[in-house]
Amino acid sequence: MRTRIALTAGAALALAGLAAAPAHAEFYSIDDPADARASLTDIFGLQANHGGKNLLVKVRFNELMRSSAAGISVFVDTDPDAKGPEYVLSSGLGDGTDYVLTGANGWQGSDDRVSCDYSARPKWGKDVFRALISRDCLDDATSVRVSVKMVDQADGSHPVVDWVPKRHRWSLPIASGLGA
Ligand SMILES: [Ca+2]
Ligand SMILES: [Ca+2]
Repeated sequence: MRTRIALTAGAALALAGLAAAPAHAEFYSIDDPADARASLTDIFGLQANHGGKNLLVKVRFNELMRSSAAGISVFVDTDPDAKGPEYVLSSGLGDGTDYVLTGANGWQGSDDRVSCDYSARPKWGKDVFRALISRDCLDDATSVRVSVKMVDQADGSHPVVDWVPKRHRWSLPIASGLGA
């Protein structure tokens, strides 16, 4: 009987902890203006959903075509005490391009490939790029922040760049939906 009472008290504490925890949402969404019109892949929006198993990131463009020569970097912050991102998922936006998740070197990728489950693909018909990253790729962080950069070498003279939410700026913290 004594044990049973202790367990019940423990469960109640855990529930109270869960109820108090979400100071921020597990879902983040922001629109971005038409501020990179020189590129078809001007970013129009960013969504991130941090579930119990994966981080899903969707980036919406003005127009995404198979012939796109642009690329995208999804920066992920798993440790807010260490300046800058911890991980970067880099991908092309055109047909036949590849993607890779690496450790971050400042606001760039590195040769340090992360071995874990993740996938990414442009969906040309929907003008969306979608990346799904397992939480164990991200140190099982209970909260992450994201930042996205598009670079288009469209006309060869100078790259067109679009950041969401802003250059080297993070989304709000997105807690993992562990309790859901
Ligand atoms: Ca934009
Ligand atoms: Ca960091």
